Order: sequence, then structure tokens, then C-alpha cells
Amino acid sequence: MTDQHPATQQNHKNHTKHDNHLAALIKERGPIRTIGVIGMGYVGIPAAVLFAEIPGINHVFGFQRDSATSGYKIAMLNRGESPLKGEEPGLEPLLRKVVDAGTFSCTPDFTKIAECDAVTLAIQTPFKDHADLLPDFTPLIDGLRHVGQNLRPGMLVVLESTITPGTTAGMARQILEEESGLVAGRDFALAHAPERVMVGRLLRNIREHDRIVGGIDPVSTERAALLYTPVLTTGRVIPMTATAAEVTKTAENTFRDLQIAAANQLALYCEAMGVNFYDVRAGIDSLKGDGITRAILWPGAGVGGHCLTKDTYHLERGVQLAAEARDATEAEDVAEVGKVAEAGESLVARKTRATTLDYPEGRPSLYTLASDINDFMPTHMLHLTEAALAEAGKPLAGAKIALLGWAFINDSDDARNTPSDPFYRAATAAGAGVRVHDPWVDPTTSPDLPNPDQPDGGLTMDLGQALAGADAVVIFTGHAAYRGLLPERVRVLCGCERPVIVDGRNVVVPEEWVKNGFVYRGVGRGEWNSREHSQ
Ligand code: SAJ
Repeated sequence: MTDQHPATQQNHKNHTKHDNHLAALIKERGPIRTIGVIGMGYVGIPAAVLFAEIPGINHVFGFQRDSATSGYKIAMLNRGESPLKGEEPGLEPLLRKVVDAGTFSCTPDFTKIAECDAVTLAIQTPFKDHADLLPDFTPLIDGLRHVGQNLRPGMLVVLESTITPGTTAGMARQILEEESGLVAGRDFALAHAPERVMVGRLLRNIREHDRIVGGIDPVSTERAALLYTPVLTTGRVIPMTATAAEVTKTAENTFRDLQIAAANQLALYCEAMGVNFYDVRAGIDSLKGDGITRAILWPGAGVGGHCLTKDTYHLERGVQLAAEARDATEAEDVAEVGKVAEAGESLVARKTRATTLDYPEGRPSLYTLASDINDFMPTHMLHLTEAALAEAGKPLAGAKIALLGWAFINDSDDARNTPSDPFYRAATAAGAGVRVHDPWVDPTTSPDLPNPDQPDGGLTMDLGQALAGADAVVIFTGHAAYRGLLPERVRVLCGCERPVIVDGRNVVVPEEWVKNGFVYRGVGRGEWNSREHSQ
């Protein structure tokens, strides 16, 4: 401590004073007994019911706005019914159990936040504009305002949503302090503990994945660790700072997006060279041994969902915000040169502390380039469809296309940012008639539909209806239902001379379809795409 600058020592003193004050408030409040979860979606619902199952937890409130689009969830949840479609093992029985036990209820009354010891926010954080790195934090800010207006000393607030690095200690802290008049790190604890769930295995992921927990100060980290530890089975709490936790989450999704882009680019190369990506992948994957990791992921029709499609941009924005903070500090320095000199701290020292991004001049970010490659895949699917139709002697304009798979991931109803959408719009714009099928996405409840103006939203759950009279069958999602498609049966339903099959998820066996008179194209299947499929 002795070698530190008086100002820094004062900071430490303040920090320690704050920490002690907060620690005392938390001690007085005692163990976490009542929890609030804001946002009853794919992240909030499983989190809330798992909290409600912990012995010693008196009650968990699930907070949901009573809006036109999602208000219906409140009554459903209080009846013990899950509004999440698709396979979610264990979720509905656990929900029913905690509703019957009276430890969970869903409410639109946000004043009940004041009764909670801890509140988590699991709210969507989409991007308004990738190019300008502008996220749409409106729903999150609304949630934070509700918490701030009902915040009490000693409470813990945790952001589970994936956010731009710097948001917890920056915007979130500011809003909570403004609304409550309390000070984060002194009067209430504040942390980021990002969700790591995937649809189809929500409960398992929360229990088994390690939990990154990052507080704005050590006391907040400790309190947040106490909140999550009882829920974990094989997972462990990994403590760090709030900003490090934000970078960890955005970076792990950015790396996944990058790995998928690497697979997609290789698949495009394999097509161009007339070879089978899957042979190449098996070959590369065969190189095993200490220190050798070959995490080659799968190419396909595109990347969708609420996570990979935006977290790269949260990470990029984090770097941008850090640079802006540095510029602000610099501007401050210029203004306060006298004071800095007086404080005996060199401008250079202060400058270097405000970090700068050192990156090859004028080169694009590897991460956003990867995202561009993944965003190209639906267009590639259109090119494959057009080429196959041409081989069958038909133009794209006027062709009837059966698009199989609206959800962004297998055996789920989640259609957020589905890669099927850009294909649907481009094919329709090119004059094709596109009929969309999905076994899980319910046109009566799904907020993400091909054509909301149409009575059935432009989507059917009846496969026969979608295939009837189709010139081309285009597979976008790897649903189990499509793995069992029978070419001879599909051909009958198409009812045309040379039907086309375009496989964006490698779910069909090319030989069988070609044998049944189909013109075949597949992502990464260069050995088939380059061959003439004459009768
Ligand atoms: N995809 C491919 N090839 C692959 C894997 C996925 O094209 O090899 C496509 C999928 O078809 C889908 C999209 O990418 O359209 C996203 O798929 P996903 O399996 O990544 O599913 P998410 O987005 O629900 O899950 C990711 C996971 N992140 C990581 O594994 C680093 C999950 O652990 C996170 O919890 C989740 O994001 C999230 O909520 O952030």
C-alpha cells in the first residue's frame, strides 16, 4: 500500500470503507431468502424455477411485463405450464413442482422487487445496427429502472443478459444509482453472471456449466457466488471482475462464431474444389494427441439465434467504449495537466493506464469478418437452389420452394434471427413462391414468422402441405423430422419431373435422392455439387 499515490490510497480507503459498509449491510440482511428474476424467457424461466427449488429459499418472483405479445406467459406460468415450446427436458415438471409448493409465482407487479434479497435480469440485448455497433438496450434499461425504483440497501443485483463489456460498472450502475439514490458497492451489491444456456438443455446447462461471476467489487462477487452456488451440480463458480465476466461471455460466443465461419469457409472451398467437406473434416479431426485440439465445427445454412448473431458486436463495442473512455481521460488530462503534474503522476503513466487497442492498421476485425462469412451462407443456399433449378431446366422466378426449418436450431421452436429469413426474403424478391414448414414453430404463438401479414404467418406445421407441388425442397434446420425424409415419398408430393433438393445441414444422403430423380446440392458437398445428375 505504501508506494501508492495518495489519491490511489484514498481510492483504496474509500473502496475498503465502501466494501465494509456493504459487507455490514449484507450481514445484517442475512442469507438470500427471496429472489426476483426479471424476464420470463429461455434464460429467466429455468433460472427462476431452479432458484425456487433450493432448500431455504422462501419465494422466487418471476417478473414479466403484461404486454400484448408476452403477457400470456404470466397466467401460464402460474398454472405451472411452460410457455417455451420445443423439447425442454425436466422444465415443466419442475415448474409445476415449485408452483404447487408455492415457492414460485409470476407477476407484472415490479414493486415486489423491494421484498427481494437478490434480483437477476435476464432480458434480451439485441443489436439495432451492427455497422454502427448500436445495441438496443431499451428493454434492459426498463428492467434496470424497475429495479432501481424498488432497490433497498443490502440487495444484490445481477445482470445475466449478455452485454457490452463495461455495461455493469457503467450504464447499469448509473441507472440503478440514479433511480435509487443508493451507491453501488457501498449500499447494494452489483454483478454480472452471464447465462450459458442452449435451448433444448436449459436446466442441465445451468446446473452443469461453470458459472462466471463478476462483481464490481469483491463483496459483490462473493454475494453473487452465494446466489448461484446452490443451483450448481457439476458446475463451479468462477469469480472475476464484472468487466472480465462480460468479456468472457461475449468472447466465448465470438470464438464459436469464428469456428463456425472457419468451417463454412472451408465448406465453400471444398465445393469449389469438388471435394466432400465431411471427408476433409474427418481427416483433420483424426490428428489427435497432447496439446492438439481440433475443434472443427459444422458448416451449414447459416448462424441464427439471439447469441452468436450479436455477441461479436458487443465485444467490438466494448473495445470501442474503452477507446472512447481513453479519449475522455486524455481530454480530461489536457484540461487538468496542472493538477496531474501536481499530483506527481506523469501524463505518460496516466495515458498508458488508459489502454489503447494495438491492431494492424486498416485491417478488419477477424471477428466481424467471421460474422460476415456466416451471414453469407443463406445467400449461398440461394445460389445452390438457383443452380440446381437451372440444371432441372427451371428459373428461380416462378419456382415453388418448400423451405424446411424456420427455427434457428434443431428440435426447438426458437426462431430468433433465423438464417431461413434472409433466404425467404431474397427468394421471394426473386419471384419464387416460398412455403415454409417447421415441426416446432407454432404460427399461432411464435413472435418470429416469415410473413406476419398472412393469416398463418406464411408458415405451416403440415409437411405434406409444404411439399405439395414444390420444384425445390430446401433444408435450413437439422430437425430430427427431416433426417427421416423418404425421397420417393417427397417426390410424389412434389409431383414434378426433376425436383430439386438443397441440403443446408447435411441431413440427407445424396445418393438416395439422386437415385430417386432429384437434382441434389449440399453445403460442403463438392463431390456431388460439381457432378451432373442426369437421369
Ligand atoms: N451452428 C452452425 N455450426 C455449428 C454450430 C452451430 O452452423 O457447428 C449454427 C446453428 O445452426 C445455429 C447457430 O449456429 O443457427 C447457433 O447455434 P449454437 O449451437 O451456438 O446455439 P446457441 O446460440 O443457442 O448457443 C450459444 C452457445 N455458446 C457457446 O457454446 C460458446 C451456448 O453455450 C450459449 O449459452 C448461447 O450461445 C448463449 O445464450 O449465449
